[in-house]
Amino acid sequence: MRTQVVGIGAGGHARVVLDILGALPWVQVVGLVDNDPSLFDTRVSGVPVLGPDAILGELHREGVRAAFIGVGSVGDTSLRIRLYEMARALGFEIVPAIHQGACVSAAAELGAGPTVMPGAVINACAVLGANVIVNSGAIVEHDCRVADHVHIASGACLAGAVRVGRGAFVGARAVVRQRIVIGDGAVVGAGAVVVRDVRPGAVVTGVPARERTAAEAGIGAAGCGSAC
Ligand code: JB3
Repeated sequence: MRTQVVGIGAGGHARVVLDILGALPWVQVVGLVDNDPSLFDTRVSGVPVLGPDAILGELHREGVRAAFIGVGSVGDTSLRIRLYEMARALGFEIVPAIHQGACVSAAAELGAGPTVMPGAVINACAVLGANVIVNSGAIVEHDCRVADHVHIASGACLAGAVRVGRGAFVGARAVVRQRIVIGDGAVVGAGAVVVRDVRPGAVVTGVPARERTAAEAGIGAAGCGSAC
């Protein structure tokens, strides 16, 4: 018997998660919910968009008990946090989406609903919280501690024993030196090289990374806005 799963969000990130779940024989994705009415009754990677978040309660009553968070994040992880908490409050389990081409140490610990993309590496004794994304080709080295809702973007590298606080974002191809601490909700810009601790809520960019305002850093939402 396959587990029925609903996806929350129907954009670019959802398409990548659907790719992963499509290869798992125990998963049946029954549909997606998205608050953009223009997507209702369309299909994303062959999966129907059933309606807005408001129908999740009804789906749960009909017996769908598992979900994935199909919305990604660029800098701001707050929407993913809200959607995760909403789904949990409605009683959904968040399914793990771990690509078969990711390399996850048996000695790593992953929290609820991890999303681990193709080519990602999570090394020995790394500990990840709930709802974490380790995006394509990213590296989380040994003994890292990555808190709930963190997004490590494509190709980023956390060297050994780095700590990343709740809801923080580490941008594509950023590099974080060993034992650095990145505070809750901090944002590390794409390509940054982080050699000093980052305080909670700060935005850092550049080589070596320095603190900037979000406007200076040019960080904001940037969905891919295409059907692929
Ligand atoms: O960089 C990479 C590899 N991936 C990025 C990913 C991590 O984040 C990707 O390039 C995008 O920048 C972003 O993906 P995401 O979040 O799928 O963005 P986008 O393609 O813009 O789709 C977001 C979808 O979320 C849209 O269809 C929105 O309508 C939907 N959405 C927004 N708010 C929502 C809500 N859906 C639901 N169910 N509920 C909401 O509150």
